[in-house]
Amino acid sequence: MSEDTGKMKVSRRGLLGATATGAVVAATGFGTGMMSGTAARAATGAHLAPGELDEYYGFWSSGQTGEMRILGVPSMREIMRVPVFNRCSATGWGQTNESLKILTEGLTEETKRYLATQGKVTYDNGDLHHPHMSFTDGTYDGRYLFMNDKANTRVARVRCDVMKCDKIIEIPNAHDIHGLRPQKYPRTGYVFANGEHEAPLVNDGQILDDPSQYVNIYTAIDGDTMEIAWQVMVSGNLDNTDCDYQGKYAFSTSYNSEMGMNLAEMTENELDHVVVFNLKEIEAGVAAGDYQELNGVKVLDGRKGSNKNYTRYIPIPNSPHGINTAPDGKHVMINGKLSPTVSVMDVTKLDDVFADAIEPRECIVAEPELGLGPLHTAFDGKGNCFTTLFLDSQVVKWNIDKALAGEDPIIEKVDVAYQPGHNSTSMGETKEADGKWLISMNKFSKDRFLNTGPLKAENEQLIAIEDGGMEVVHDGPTFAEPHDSIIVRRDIVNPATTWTRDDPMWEDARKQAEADGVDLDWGADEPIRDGNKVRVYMHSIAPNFSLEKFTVKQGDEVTIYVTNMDDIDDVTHGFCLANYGIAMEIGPQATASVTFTAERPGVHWFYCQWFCHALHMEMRGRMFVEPRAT
Ligand code: CUK
Ligand code: CUA
Repeated sequence: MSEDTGKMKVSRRGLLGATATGAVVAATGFGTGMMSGTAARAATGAHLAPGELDEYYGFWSSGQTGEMRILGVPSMREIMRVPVFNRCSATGWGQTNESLKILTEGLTEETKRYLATQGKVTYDNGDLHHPHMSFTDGTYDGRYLFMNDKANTRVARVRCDVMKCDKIIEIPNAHDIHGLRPQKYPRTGYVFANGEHEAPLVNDGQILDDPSQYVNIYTAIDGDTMEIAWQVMVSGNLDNTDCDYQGKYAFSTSYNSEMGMNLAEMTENELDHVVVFNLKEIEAGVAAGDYQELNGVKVLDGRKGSNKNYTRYIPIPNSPHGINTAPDGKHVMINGKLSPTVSVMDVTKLDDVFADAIEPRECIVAEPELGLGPLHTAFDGKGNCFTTLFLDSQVVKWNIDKALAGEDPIIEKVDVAYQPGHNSTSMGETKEADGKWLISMNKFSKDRFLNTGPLKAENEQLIAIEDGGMEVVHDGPTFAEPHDSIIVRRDIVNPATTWTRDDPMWEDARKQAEADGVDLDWGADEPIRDGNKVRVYMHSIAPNFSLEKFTVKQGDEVTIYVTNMDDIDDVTHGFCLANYGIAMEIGPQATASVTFTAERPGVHWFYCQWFCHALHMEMRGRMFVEPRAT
């Protein structure tokens, strides 16, 4: 969120200097002289003994690292990393045929052409901001996690049964997908995704300096098929998005209603807006053919002045950022960023806004002043909100009813270290918000951990909120960059311990083995030759590969399929081909494959790089590459 830092017109040093020093003692919650750190953690249940399992799964973004992470809450132990938009040395993500298919099949033809000019088939980087679980009837259903890539305009899906990414699509027409939320009701359904940056609709190099021809695009993806259902053109750019608990409306913040192209232009107006999308009207527009088809997607016109019932623009002060729907199903918190306020929108008034029975601003039923730099709001399900204050380095707890009554709603402020962006509460973005834990995801750790040189970790703090107070009970360093997280009750997430042999992940391998007359489970004794293409099928059972050696010719295009026939919990094997730059993970009962050109003659050892057995070191074999005849 460096873009925000820049916009505050305050230097980073100034920000940190003012708020950081005084915060250290107070923010830990241990400075009260009442309890030691350990005692405080034990008292609130944040400390788990070795072997104890967490009550919640935390699903974390990783920003510019491009992966999704799984933590345990309240222990804050990082349990797993799930590669998505990045490459992964341990698992072979971005190298196996199975992952390359997922990383390439959803790219547009234009992107594929561009990447080919760079000698690539997919992007190497991503910027994953917002991981969110699929919903059924207003709460998490444990099917999928969806997430965005701001860097290269993509949306990905992770299967919760195996915790692996199974779909990545590029969003055509939009530029830089930022905000992302799944539909809450009746189910997901749609996955809503914001294009952050505006561009000419047909962006072919004809238009630069005519902002009137720039548009921004709001996208609804079908979460079941991962195909794009529709897009709506809007005025201004788009930042974050959320939707209601009724299945009628989605909404997005916009921080540049001016359609400015530079900082001065972008921050000129005191009021920006939230765009509200009327799902039924948009679906009717699609059915009636009121769209243009662009790059295979149905694009409707919801710009200001288009006189359509697809959108309404609600004026909001000033460059609003996060938008969060409260578990009461009625109120939506719009975080003012450059305004010290949060605007409370009442979704039950949106019918009247669309009927033009009331002015758009009349759906804003409270606008409490909370502090400097409000970015995101989380909920305890008991009528209270927790809003991060980026500039103040605080989280403020405030009461919705008091705000609605026009009273001072602030209950408590707690110092966090330092400069919080997102926050999340246990089950807080569902109707089952339970008000136990709050995570503050802070952009700077500064002095909280051992110095690691110029590049420092960020800091996540766990705050106990169950007893009605706010006690910071844990600091957790984290590598770039935890934009956002969700905290999900563990009974909702039930991953399998092994794959099943008929999983769609290796559908292509299954078909190829069938065509080659090979049993994919057990493999073949000899490589299958098909011109200069050679396919090697083997299985693994700890501590052996079924092939101790195989022979190919220099210049052959070799595909190696490894099926892990172990079906025991936690027996993952690997296949690493030394000095060929090849490595992949093969989970129990999984198949993985990799293709390369055998251009190095001689004996080359392959070995299992995932520790699997007392004889793991012995789990190896040889590839012999016969030199090309000269
Ligand atoms: S954004 Cu970074 S702190 Cu991408 Cu959700 Cu608000
Ligand atoms: Cu198999 Cu290590």
